[in-house]
Amino acid sequence: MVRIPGGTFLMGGDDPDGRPEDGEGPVREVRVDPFWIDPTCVTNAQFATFVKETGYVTEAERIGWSFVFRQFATTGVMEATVPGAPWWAGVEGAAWRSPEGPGSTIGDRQNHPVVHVSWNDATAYAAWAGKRLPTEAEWEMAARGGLERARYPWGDELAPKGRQRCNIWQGRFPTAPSKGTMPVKSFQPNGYGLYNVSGNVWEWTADWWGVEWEPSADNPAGPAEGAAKVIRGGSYLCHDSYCNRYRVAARTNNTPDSSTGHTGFRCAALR
Ligand SMILES: [Cu+2]
Repeated sequence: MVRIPGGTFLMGGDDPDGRPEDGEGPVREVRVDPFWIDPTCVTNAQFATFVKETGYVTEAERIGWSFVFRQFATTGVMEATVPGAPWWAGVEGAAWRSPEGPGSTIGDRQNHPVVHVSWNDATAYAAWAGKRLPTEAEWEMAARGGLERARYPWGDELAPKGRQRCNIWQGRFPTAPSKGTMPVKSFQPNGYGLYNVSGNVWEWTADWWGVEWEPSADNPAGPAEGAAKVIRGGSYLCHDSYCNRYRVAARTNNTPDSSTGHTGFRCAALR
């Protein structure tokens, strides 16, 4: 794991590209105690070890389906769709071991981030590993890699010197061919040694979702309760034309029992 020194940092963003309903701003000074965080998301291989040792069954496996990017879905496609997001399909049998549904495997994706894991699944894994999910403030401090108010974890330019720095959508969305997830150590890490904080997969955090910022700026841990959990970082489906949430201040949410083919997690550890 990587030790993040703690201290104060400027959290959030006031980028005009942010959506008001996302509550990215205002930029505020936040203090966080030192903590540890994984340099990468939890991989399929790591999650397989957890399942083998504990017999854990994920929520998607118990419910019998999960959300798959429609372009990837071949069998088991359900009729239910997501309003405003027709590129998602509910797929029967989609789960961490079969990310595109029945017949798909993770055989050649051992070092890719595990997906189709709910917040509850991620929390169970973290407890087994003797770790925990990072708070949103910890996640953002670590993701910024020591840079102040930068747009991305590596600076302000999306592709410095023309070099791609994260796994986001290439070409026209949603019709260009997509590769989906990439290995967890793709691209250069940020200043703290964290890989793929932007793009690849969304990452669950410990916090309940809210857009009203707490007055306390000392180790903030989000609202006391809520209906959805904060996810950060954006995914391989993000594209400037419709979802620019691969910016480091960007945030959105999902309910703790939901799973999708583009959401995973990384763990933090006790201070
Ligand atoms: Cu996005």
